[in-house]
Amino acid sequence: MTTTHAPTDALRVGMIGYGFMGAAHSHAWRTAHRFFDLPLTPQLHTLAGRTESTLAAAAERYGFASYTTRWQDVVEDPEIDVIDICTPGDTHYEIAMAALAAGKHVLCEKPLANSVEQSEEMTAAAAAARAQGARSLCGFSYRRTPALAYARQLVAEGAVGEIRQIRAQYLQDWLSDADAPMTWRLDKDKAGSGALGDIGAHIIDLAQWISGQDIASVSGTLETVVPTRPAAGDMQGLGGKGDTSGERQDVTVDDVALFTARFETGVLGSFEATRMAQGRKNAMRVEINGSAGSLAFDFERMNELEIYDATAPGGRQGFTRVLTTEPEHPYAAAWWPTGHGLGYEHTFTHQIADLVTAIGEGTDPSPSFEEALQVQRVLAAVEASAADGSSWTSTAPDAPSGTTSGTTTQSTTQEHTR
Ligand code: SOE
Repeated sequence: MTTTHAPTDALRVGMIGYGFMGAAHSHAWRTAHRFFDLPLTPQLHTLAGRTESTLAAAAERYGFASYTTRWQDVVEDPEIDVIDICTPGDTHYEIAMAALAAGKHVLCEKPLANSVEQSEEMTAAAAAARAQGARSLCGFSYRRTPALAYARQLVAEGAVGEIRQIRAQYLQDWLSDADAPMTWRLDKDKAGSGALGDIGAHIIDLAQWISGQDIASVSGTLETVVPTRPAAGDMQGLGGKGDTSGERQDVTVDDVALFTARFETGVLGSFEATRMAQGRKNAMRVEINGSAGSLAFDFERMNELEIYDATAPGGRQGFTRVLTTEPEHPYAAAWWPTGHGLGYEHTFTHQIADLVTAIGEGTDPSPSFEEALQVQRVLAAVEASAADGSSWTSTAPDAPSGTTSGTTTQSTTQEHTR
């Protein structure tokens, strides 16, 4: 009997929160080193949560060695190397600040926090901790979808030429039923905002990351379509039917967010985030139109990227459906033979593989807290715009709250050639 090679040094994980994101992150911590060559081997050390009975069951199911009902125990434990924050946005600030002060590496779910002010403090703390070797990452996991990472490569290589327009949608329908129960995602105090921050944050991050351009100003509208919902038991729900016999509680966030954006180069973008799009289950779509072609993606067909090459011979032009499962595509070589496809959970495994590699190599992973702060600035600008009659609102940190013209001098200087 031959023993296998000795595992690399352990990276001991303390996770806070064990709902949908806790399940996805735990899966990623368990699998990343089995499919990617990593400098450290993750170990699921301690899971923290509030309700002992369900927490104990989750710790067992996810494979954690121990659990505690005090998240502070995890942050204070000298044995734990990295803190993974999988809780609602109202707790990110307190936990991340404590973890960074304790010198831990930090993975914080998106959005970074529920306000720009908290995000700014977290970003400063992460920068200070970086100087001591602590790495931090914000969990915009969709960047690690092979097709989207490949789209970013193509844009950087000039495959679409000069970007002309960007459009992004995130369409879900799990709240279409007016009797779907309350959940923390519908409570502004917990979630910060509704579809805007929960799913709109993803398409803001992706549009900026794929294009390489930040959003400079926005004009937005927010709508709460269903103003009250049946009280929920655990508030964790992602849909279903609530108990309609009891009281109904006020929804304090948006169900629909629509906004126009002006990128720093003057490029215009259009964005839609909704949880009312009956039939659309997780249709996160990004399309980039450029002078030389277009890229189009829909997460409901997550192994495909549609590429339109406007430079192809006239009769040969048309969207090409590329299966992003070839070894040339980001992350794909670690998995199955071409065409066998990956799923939602693989984006989290790729995220953990990149984080563990960065920690082991002493480099800074992306998206950094600085990048997540930029997303937070866009979210805040959309909310300010919506509160001010959809006026154009700058995302700049020092912009007076309120309007800008929405046009930029860059747009007049940018050469618009057909
Ligand atoms: C619910 O809208 C949700 O779970 C988001 O919170 C996640 O970030 C997204 O990945 C899937 O949908």
